[in-house]
Order: sequence, then C-alpha cells, then structure tokens
Amino acid sequence: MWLWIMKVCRLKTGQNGAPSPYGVAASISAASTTPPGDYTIALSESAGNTQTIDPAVSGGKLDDVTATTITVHVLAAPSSDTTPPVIVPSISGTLGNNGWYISDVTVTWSVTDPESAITSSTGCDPMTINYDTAGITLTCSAISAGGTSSESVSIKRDATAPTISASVTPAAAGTGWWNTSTSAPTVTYTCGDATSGVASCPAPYTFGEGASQSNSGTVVDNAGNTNSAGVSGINVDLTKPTVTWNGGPAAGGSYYFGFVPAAQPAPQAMLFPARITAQSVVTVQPLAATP
Ligand SMILES: [Ca+2]
Ligand SMILES: [Ca+2]
Repeated sequence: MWLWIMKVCRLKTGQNGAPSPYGVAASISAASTTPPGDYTIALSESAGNTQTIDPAVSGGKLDDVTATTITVHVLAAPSSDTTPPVIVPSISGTLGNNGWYISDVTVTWSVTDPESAITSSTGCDPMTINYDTAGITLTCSAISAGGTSSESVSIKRDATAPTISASVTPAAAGTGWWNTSTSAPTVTYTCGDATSGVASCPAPYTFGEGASQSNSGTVVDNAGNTNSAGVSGINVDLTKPTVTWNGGPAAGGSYYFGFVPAAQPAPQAMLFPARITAQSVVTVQPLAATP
C-alpha cells in the first residue's frame, strides 16, 4: 500500500495582483500500485473551478487558481513486518564419519516470511555436490519488508575409497618357500587417501611357519570409506630337517675311508707319503637341509 502526501505550491492570485488570502484545496487519490517517487502535476483553472489534475489521480478539485504546479511525494507505506525471512536449509545425502558425506549431497532451502512477500533472494536454488571436496560453503540470502536474512551450510564430501597395497619382504627362496636362509616374511601395507585422509592403516604382519598362508588388511579413511588388500600362498618353513641313521656311522663319530697303509718302519714311512695322505677322516654331522 502506498501513502500519498500532497503539497499545494501556489496560492490563488487576487484581482489586484496581490496574493490571495485564500488557499487552494485539492484531493488526490491513487492506486496502491503507484510506485513511490515525486510527481509534478500541472494545474489549470477551469470552468466551475473544478480541476481534474492528472489522469492517474481522480477527484482533484481546485478553487479559482491560476496556472501552477503541485508536487506530490509518493512514499512507501511503512511496513508492519519487523522480521526478516526465515531460511531453513535441507541437506540430503549419506553422512559418514566426522561430518563427511560419502555420497552426492543435495542442498535445498526453505525461504518463508508469513508477514510479507519475499522480494528477492540469492543462492537459494537447489544445488548438488557430486564431487569430493574438503569443504564448500553455500549461502542463501533473502529480503522481505522485514529485512534481510541469510543462512549458510558447509559440505564436506569424500565418496572415494582410500588406496592400499601389500608387499612382502624378503623375497622367497628359489623353491617358493621362505626358510632359514631367507628368514620369515613380513607383509607391509601402504595406505593413502586424497580428500579426508587415512584414519587407520593395517600394521605389518610377520608370518610364522605354515603352508599356503594368507593375510589381509583394511584401510579406513576419515569419512569411513574402506578398502582392503592382502597376500596369499605364503609358504614358510624355518625348521631344518632331521636325519636319522639306521645303522651305519653314528652322528659325531669319526671314520677312516680309503687305504690305510701298513705300518712301516719309521725310515721307510718317509718313502710313501702318497699312501699316507690317501686316507681321509669323515666326521658325520646332521645336514642343514632346506625344503
Ligand atoms: Ca517477516
Ligand atoms: Ca577418501
């Protein structure tokens, strides 16, 4: 609703040229859709001392006035709304850990004002965040006759699984087994995550003895996404084989092999060094066999 304020700018001129003691009366009305502003309206006297002032206004009436103008100031009506719009965000998506979303996130806004119309708003259209981000802030602002208000939301999205790889050291022996020569194998995990970061990565694991062993681990990022890796087919034998003699030489015993020359008189013994060195002594010991 607009408020009309009227000013009459010129008094009637009397017969002798002196200002008339009489004022000029007029009444003006306008539609509520008339925009605020200053309106200069030309006045002229007409027969019967009645004027229609402007097509936009009706009922104008002047009494015996000389040609002049009046200025009408149209002001906006004071608003009865003293509160700005109410803005409520709505967020849809799958929330993971630590405030991170692990899916696409759609943000919509409810903008209302029960007392007056929303005359303008910015940033209040629905928006979908379909990419990983460490943080984006969305702001909706709206204006009504009650004032301006704005609300913001911050979105963190990580919908990408962390990375993980497993490696075994040392390498196996040529037989494909880890043995006393290689020592026990250890699997080590390497983890990474681009957006929210790694929350936990599996610790290294050292295998004991056994065939066809396996081990796996799971990495978790700060948003709660997971990924796994592992190794399998790990054969470990760290125990040397045992040898049992059934008969024959005993472990630790010493035996002569080869030709044992007959005892010779000392002077002659010096003549047969080759025969003496032909004999050998073998000490029997357990073998350090490998699988
Ligand atoms: Ca309001
Ligand atoms: Ca991630």
